[in-house]
Amino acid sequence: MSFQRINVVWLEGQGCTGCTISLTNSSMPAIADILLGVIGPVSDINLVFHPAVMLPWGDGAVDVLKRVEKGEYDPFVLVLEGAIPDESKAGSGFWCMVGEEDGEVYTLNYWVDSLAERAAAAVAVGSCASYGGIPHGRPNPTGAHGLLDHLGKEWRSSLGLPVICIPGCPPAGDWITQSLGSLVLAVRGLAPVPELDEHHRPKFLFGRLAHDNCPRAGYYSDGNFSEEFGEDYCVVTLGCKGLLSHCPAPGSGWINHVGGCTTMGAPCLGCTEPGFPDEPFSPFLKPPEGVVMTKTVIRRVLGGLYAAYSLQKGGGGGG
Ligand code: FSX
Repeated sequence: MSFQRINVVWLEGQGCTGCTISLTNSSMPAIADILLGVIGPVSDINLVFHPAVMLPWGDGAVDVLKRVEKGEYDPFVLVLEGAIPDESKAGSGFWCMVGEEDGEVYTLNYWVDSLAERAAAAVAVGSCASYGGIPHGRPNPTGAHGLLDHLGKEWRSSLGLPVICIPGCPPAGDWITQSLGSLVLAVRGLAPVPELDEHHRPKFLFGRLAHDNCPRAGYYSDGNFSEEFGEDYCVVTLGCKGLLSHCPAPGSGWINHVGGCTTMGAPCLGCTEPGFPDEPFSPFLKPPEGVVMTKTVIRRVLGGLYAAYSLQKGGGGGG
């Protein structure tokens, strides 16, 4: 069975390229298998532009974008990694350039605005691209923002799809390939469009809190909290924001189902949420407001329950 070729145009703005590195670590499915066509219905994907891994460079790379702009690569999915700056704050210079021609600078903003007009879908990969992420953190001198704010919640692609966000700093590689893969299936009419939450995240990945899938959640319920790094217990006392963050990592693992922040004993920083990295996610290693009280309440309630249970057992003569 053959499918219409889908082109992917991957732009990078204000980011650290961690999202691309993460993509290369995908395994379920692996990006290599997708690009090599090993997975039938998700085959015939052509990565026509990616600043880190494409072969053309300089004028040749700019020429690819100009051909995309003219419609020579329709249909294409526009992927953005990294945030979008506010070029009006750059004075006589510019913040973010993607190519030049005859001394004229092409900004990231130029390509995003131009290519979004004909994109079959627009996907923000990483928290920077989704909501602004680290570059958007206070005081945000470049006016960094995400694709969702840039195009707007009401924006629709040529296929009628809204911006799709895959947050995480970075997102695990599998979240990227699974989201893009499900989108390809939807574009080909083989699966429904992934349902999104209010922040345009696919619900099948981001529908639950990190805490819900955390292997340490039992310690939370029992009132056992780590006081120092390296202990096995719930790390909410070390600043974990897993109760506030919709993140699949504790359940999905990180690479090949292994790892993930809280699984390995690191507090969740809340990087999949729109407000990251500002409050309430900062300071990263300080418990969120109310956690110490919650801890005390949990211990008191549990202590009370255990006491009542013991009394009942003792009073009832055992059994
Ligand atoms: Fe942002 Fe991508 Fe964080 Fe980095 O480039 S989501 S800084 S890990 O990787 O955009």
